[in-house]
Amino acid sequence: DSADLDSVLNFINQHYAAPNPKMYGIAKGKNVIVIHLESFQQFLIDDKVNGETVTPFLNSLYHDNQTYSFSNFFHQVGQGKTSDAENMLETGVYGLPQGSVFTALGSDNTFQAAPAILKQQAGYTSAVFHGNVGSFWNRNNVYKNFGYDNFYDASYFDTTGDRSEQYGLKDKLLFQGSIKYLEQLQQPFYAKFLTVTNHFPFPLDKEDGNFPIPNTGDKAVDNYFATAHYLDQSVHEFFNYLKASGLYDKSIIILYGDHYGISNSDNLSLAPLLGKSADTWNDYDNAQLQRVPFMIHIPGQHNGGIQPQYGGEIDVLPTLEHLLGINNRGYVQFGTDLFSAKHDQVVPFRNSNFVTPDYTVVDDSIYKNSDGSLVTHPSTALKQQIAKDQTKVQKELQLSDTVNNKNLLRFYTPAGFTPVNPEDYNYHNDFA
Ligand code: GP9
Ligand code: MN
Repeated sequence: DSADLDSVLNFINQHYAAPNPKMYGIAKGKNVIVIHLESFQQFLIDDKVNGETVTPFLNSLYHDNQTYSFSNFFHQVGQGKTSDAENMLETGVYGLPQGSVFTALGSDNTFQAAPAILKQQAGYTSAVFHGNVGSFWNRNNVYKNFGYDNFYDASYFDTTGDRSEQYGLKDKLLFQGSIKYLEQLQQPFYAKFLTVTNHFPFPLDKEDGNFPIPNTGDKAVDNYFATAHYLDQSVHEFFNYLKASGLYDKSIIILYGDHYGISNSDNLSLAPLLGKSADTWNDYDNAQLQRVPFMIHIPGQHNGGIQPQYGGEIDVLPTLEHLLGINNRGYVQFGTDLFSAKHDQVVPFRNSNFVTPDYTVVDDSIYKNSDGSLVTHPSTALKQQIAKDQTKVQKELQLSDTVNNKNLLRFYTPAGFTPVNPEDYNYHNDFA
């Protein structure tokens, strides 16, 4: 009701972070290509196994001065996993405390999502490429509510036989098979590629690579490096195509890891490979390992580099809008532009734990990031600071839950935005 909506709008207003004038509009009018790196964690970047570099191409992008590469960027998903990541990145609203917004509410709720915002504010067309069936995570319904012009799901590709793994078409084949559709899109476009091969339990056919995997005794951990290596090669091949076709110079490419691939219990097997001991591995280590890549590659723009500011998936949409010169004032988006002087560096996890540049808070424990130690006797000032951050985290998540559960956006349309009509989209008719 209107009191709920008022609380949300008050929070959004107070939390607003104005753009950084140096960054505002630097990618204006460029195609936006988003590459979703399935289950890809930050520790893979620059990692070696048996003397072999796991992800040489992504490492090269990470260190390229045309890339803004975030070194303290965290996933914030809950049980909705991939779908939670998609929801945060494209709507600026969190997933739910339980379940998935996509499946629970995605067919009926009102959304103000990236494809619609970019179309209305800057004339973008939009498409998703994904080698799994369109109904997985209820995407076929959700994407219509997001205003996606096109959804190229498994039905657009040959997914037979060894061309697929459990979650669909292998990544190299997804990129290859997407090109003929990508080339038909009117520019500027906003195109998202959802990869799947690097998904638990990380199976890979012999013909798809022979990376020298470790031997931890934990199959998921061992195989993770082989499928991550395959994903790296897939992205490399796609970049080669972008360069050869000339699309590269007209585009920015955003890459992100959606969530962990290695679970907290499997982290004990991973620990030795990270130079840590399983015996002392704790909640602090688990939380710190929730870093995922977030890279914004802008060809021809050489002022990038490693960005140490803390942030998470909720911050992506405001950041992207500002890079494209789109004002997001008035939109219900809970994150803040990572480049803004007013960017909020308290990063909430979906369970209300959080990380700041200095502290990691797990339930009632405060850890110091400088050495990972548990703060057993926090000063009054520190206690107050943490309590203040915790209150904000809880309030933010609660307000986001209200937006979702009460479908509040149906009562609120930001100035200059036209509500999306899902009936305007029918992906299969487009194809026929
Ligand atoms: C399936 C893929 C995997 O289509 O996106 O989703 P996840 O299991 O990672 O949530
Ligand atoms: Mn996923």
